[in-house]
Amino acid sequence: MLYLLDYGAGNVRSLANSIRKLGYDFKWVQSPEDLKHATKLLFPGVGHFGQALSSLRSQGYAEPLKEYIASGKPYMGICIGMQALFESSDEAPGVEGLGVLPGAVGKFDSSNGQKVPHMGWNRATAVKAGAVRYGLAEDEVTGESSSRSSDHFYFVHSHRVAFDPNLHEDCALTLTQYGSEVYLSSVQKGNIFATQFHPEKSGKAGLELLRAWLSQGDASSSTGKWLMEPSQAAKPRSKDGLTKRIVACLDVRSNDQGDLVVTKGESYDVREKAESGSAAKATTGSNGEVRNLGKPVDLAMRYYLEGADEVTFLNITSFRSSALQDQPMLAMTEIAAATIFVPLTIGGGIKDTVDPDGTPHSALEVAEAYFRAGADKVSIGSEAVTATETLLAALAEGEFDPVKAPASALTGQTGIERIAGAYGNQAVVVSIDPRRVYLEEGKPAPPAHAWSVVSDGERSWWYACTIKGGRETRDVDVVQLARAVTRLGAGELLVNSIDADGQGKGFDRQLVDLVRRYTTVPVIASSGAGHPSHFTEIFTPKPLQAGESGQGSSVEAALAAGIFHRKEVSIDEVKAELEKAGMEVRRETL
Ligand code: 1PR
Repeated sequence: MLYLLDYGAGNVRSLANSIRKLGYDFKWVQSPEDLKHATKLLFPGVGHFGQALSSLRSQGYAEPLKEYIASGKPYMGICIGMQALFESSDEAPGVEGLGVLPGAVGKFDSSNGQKVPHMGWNRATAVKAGAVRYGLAEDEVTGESSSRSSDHFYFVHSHRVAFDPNLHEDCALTLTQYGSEVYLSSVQKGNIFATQFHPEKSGKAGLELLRAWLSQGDASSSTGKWLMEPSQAAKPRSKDGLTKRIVACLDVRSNDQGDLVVTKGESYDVREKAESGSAAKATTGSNGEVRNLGKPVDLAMRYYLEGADEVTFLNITSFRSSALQDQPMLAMTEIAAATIFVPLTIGGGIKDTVDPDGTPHSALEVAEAYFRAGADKVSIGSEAVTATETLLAALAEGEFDPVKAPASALTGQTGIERIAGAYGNQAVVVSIDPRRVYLEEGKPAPPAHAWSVVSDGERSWWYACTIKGGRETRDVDVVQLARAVTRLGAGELLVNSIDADGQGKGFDRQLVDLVRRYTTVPVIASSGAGHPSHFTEIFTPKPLQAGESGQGSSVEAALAAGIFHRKEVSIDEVKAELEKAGMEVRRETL
């Protein structure tokens, strides 16, 4: 019987969903005693090494787990379930790992500007032939970049086991390069198989890997033959295998008939244009019906099958009247997570709320409900602007950078802080809804916003943040917001543009570069995609100009909605174009 060890550290729903999807049954480990009955064991550890190991020990799992592994029965670990096998981790000095494999887990080096966590799709390259490889591809070891879908897997982690040819010769199965670091992305030794990446979030390649492990009878004792000298494999190549991510976005709301639909706005106006004097105008006010582009899960499934690297659902009206547990978005997330095996982000309404019966819910509780339903990240909009305003209010006279706010201004109580504290920074995306504020000719920008002024040679403007889906503009600029929320713990920024939304004229490069220049977390460019070349443009690094500091790189991901909904451009066409431009992408159509 297959058992899944969930010691309560976080969301393991996706893994359970993928096992069921593959037609296998399993039981949850309920007590250390259960480990004696397991004939196969999956340990999908998530979160913090120290907490995971302490929790395993305090609940009495550590020794039975070691005994299980020593018994020779198949063991598969994922993420912390792999790291736990080693001796220790820099993440928790003094906490012992299970010590089944040699070496320590260390933190990625971020001193050279490398972003940590390592988040996204990267190559996992098999280094041995003849080993039990669970379908992991080997051709990358010697060949040049190929687009084999099975090479890319989804990673999200800040710590890794750096590959040491002397220590890991007999357990290394695949290696991955992030920046210039080469590390163990999966190990196999006898009955032990473990991956640093998340097969349950890695699309078809991940499901196939799980299927191969699940369908394998007994554990193998083969360790395989090295395809090249281990010392050679340890050398970084000129380029790592991290891909540019393409995100499909679904703006969801209920239409006038009360059905949950995917809609799409132009500059955030999601209603059809109605003729003056028409019936639609009379019934719905100044505009026509809410645009209906399809059913949320059906459309999301289409994007998953077409190779989207991530799917984002934004609840654009927050369904304010229903109780948290009755939110249509929660039910929708559960269904989506049961069928879509790439990362899911849910946004809209992630804030402190009160049910109609008066029951309050903190933003953390709301987020938890979505994580339990199967979300991997939550996206926060309006509440991020409010949290920024609190930091700005604490600044000294004449100071405008929220990073300079005294530490006492951080209450620890904002949704961003609490969710990032509980689930990690990578689980918190802040969605920014900026609007251009044009400057009158010859007039300077308000001093507080001078750093966000850009110009096209004719006109100059700054970017003001909005709340409530663009309905209210606040005295906060996009740089202030980006810097404040990253200080509070946001791990990624979704940079929309009300001006470019739905226009199909390309992303707002100046906006994206501005945010990029002043922050270090991954950025998702959004709004305005109309052609595959727009993606190539936004992913092409902008060189630093004189006097500029910070990152000269491009964004990590780009998001689009309208062109995909209307089938004007497919996700694969976008990726083909990026590939032609020499960029690393994951090509997978199911
Ligand atoms: O404030 O935390 O409840 O979050 C509300 C969320 O809903 C925010 O993420 C906000 O961006 C979003 N939202 C609110 N109103 C609208 C609207 O359109 N009326 N949609 C809205 C934002 C922007 C993008 C869009 C891209 C790509 N949508 O997500 O999909 O612009 O479009 P394109 O490729 O067709 O140009 P809170």
